[in-house]
Amino acid sequence: MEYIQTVLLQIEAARLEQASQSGGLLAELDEHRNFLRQQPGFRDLRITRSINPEGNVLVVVETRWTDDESLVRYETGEPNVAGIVNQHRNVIVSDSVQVLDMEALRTDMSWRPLEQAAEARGRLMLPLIVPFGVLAFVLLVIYGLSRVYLELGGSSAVGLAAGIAIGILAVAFYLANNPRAPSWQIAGIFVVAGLVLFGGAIWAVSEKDKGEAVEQPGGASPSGSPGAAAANTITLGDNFFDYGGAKSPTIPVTAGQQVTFTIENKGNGSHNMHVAPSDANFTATICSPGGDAPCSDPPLITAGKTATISFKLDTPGTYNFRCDYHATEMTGQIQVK
Ligand SMILES: [Cu+2]
Repeated sequence: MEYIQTVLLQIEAARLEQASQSGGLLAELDEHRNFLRQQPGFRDLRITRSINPEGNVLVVVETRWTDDESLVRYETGEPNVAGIVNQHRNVIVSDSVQVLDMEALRTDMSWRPLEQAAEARGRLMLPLIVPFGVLAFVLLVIYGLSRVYLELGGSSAVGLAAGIAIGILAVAFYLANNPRAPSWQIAGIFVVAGLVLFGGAIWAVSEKDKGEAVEQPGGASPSGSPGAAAANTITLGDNFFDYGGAKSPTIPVTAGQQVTFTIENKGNGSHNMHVAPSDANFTATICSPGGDAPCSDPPLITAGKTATISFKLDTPGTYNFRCDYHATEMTGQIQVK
């Protein structure tokens, strides 16, 4: 079915030129077409005219709509044909304007094949687009939100979660009150949410990279160090610690800063690394990760294996470290400044 608004009017013969100029009634009606094309349910605009016996120009402006709701929405909003005509009353024969809302009894069949083709395309694409779209959105939500939450941590993550919950409630409330919200609004909500998540994930990943870049050197670089990677690597031999080419090394770190070293066992024996919990003595015979003294993880590093040791020493001083299995010969010192 088709719904048609027909506006009939007569332009005074003497005013026809004025009506045809740019900014005149006919030009504005023609420009109105661009607005109409963006309205939901709009099909077509036709402007026809003929000269009547008095020499006046009879103009018929028809806008065609797929459903009466679209037509009513158009008529009750601005701009519309009747409103434009009203602004140009000076060129119009008084009392010649009529606005008729009509329902087509039989629709021109030439529309049907076009519409059916569009419907068929829609039917074909929807089963493909919807699952992939939903999957992509869900993955984006999981990935983006988890990145953002991890980066924020603590109370700001709670605040963000509360904000998102309120946002979802607001959108649900809006949609519940506007069950016939046009599909572009619904799509827009998803697009905006997707973009925000995507941006948040990019932000979180870049923040994380920055954080790691700052943490990695960990104040462990001595002057003239052979490079950041080497400065964070302690090598184990049989039976010695090697740091930057020095055996039984003294390794400088900054007080109060979390530092992480990679330990590579290039020897044939098994070793560990155990830092005394204070600048006094060792309290455990063999350390274990998570104990009160910094300890390599895993605690026993067999030949060819790699471990890490991570610690934060707050008080400046000199801390002994050793391999618990070769405690007298395999030693070194951490210097906290
Ligand atoms: Cu050892």
